[in-house]
Amino acid sequence: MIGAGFMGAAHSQGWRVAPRFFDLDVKPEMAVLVGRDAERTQAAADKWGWAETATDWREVITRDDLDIVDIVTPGDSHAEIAIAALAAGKHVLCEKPLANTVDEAEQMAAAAEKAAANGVLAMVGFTYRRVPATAFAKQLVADGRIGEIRQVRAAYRQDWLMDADGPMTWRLDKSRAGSGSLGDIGAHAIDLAEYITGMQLDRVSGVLDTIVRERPLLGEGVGLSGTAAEERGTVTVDDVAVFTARFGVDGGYAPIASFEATRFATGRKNALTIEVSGSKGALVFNLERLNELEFYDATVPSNDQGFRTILVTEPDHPYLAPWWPAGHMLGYEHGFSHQVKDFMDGIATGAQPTPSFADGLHVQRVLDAVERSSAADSAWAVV
Ligand code: SOE
Repeated sequence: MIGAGFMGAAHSQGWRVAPRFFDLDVKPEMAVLVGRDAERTQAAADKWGWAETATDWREVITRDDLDIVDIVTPGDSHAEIAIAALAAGKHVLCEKPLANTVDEAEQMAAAAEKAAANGVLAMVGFTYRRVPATAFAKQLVADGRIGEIRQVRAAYRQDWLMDADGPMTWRLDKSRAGSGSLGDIGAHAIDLAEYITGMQLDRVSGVLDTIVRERPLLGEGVGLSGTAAEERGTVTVDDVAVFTARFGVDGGYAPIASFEATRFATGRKNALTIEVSGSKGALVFNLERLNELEFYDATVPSNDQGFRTILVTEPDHPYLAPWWPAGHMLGYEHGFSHQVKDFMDGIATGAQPTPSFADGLHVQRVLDAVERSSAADSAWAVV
């Protein structure tokens, strides 16, 4: 695994736990953790359970005793590492968004296609597809329970940037992160909307804005004490993204959707929400209540209608069978175990796990279209 930050911790726990709960035909072993700072990487490896550490990914990815490369670095290194790892014959799991630009994502998707011909697989880490309630929402849509989809409302709202004196981080630097709220969390909303509905967006009209344009640079001791640094850095990404979109369909009504991605939604900690309205019913999911799915059945007599909350913890719900008795709740981290399970199943059977790099490229094109639209006074941009 390359990278040892927030996602490094989350993925490590997935690698460790998945083979202990799911019956995997091929079991992963946690071999090498790669990070730039030797001491910090060693400490992380000891804590999370990696057998070895290294500081240069180039020396690691060609090793004969390794089969999988997991990329959890900032977006600016995804393309280089993924393409090199696939060329070395390693299966690749890469964090989202796939890359920082469409051009990079295209090269990655092409590398993945080439590798697939040799049985080498690549997958993108849109983990929220693997929350049981979102996977169940997809099943209900596929089973026709909400009928023809007419509208989708999706938003990913956090508030961790609301303190204007909060420090600069790589997530606020376009050269490292690619974009701001749009790519970091809006990408999840896009992927989830497309996953649940089974449709793809084909045009968007949006606006991006940066609310706090300069932030203290982290100096020695600064940030730990909460003291604002003298020196300030420029925020080069969007703080908030709002856009309208249309799904592409082959005939019939092309549903319209609204999206919002922000890290300034005061009071919202991790509210990835999606509401799908259809001719026979509706669904509502909120990641802050991730064991629940609201379902409205418009086919029952009107006196009985109303949103009801389904506790998605039954053994027959997606991914739930090996976990706890009904009602004993899963959390944020379980999505990462489910991701490892699906990836390892793909490796064991040779079937392409989803989302593929081609799916990741499509999301990258949507992100790019939103940026183009915003730069053109919110004119519609084709994906
Ligand atoms: C990782 O998947 C990620 O998108 C992070 O990069 C976001 O900051 C987060 O809060 C949601 O998950």
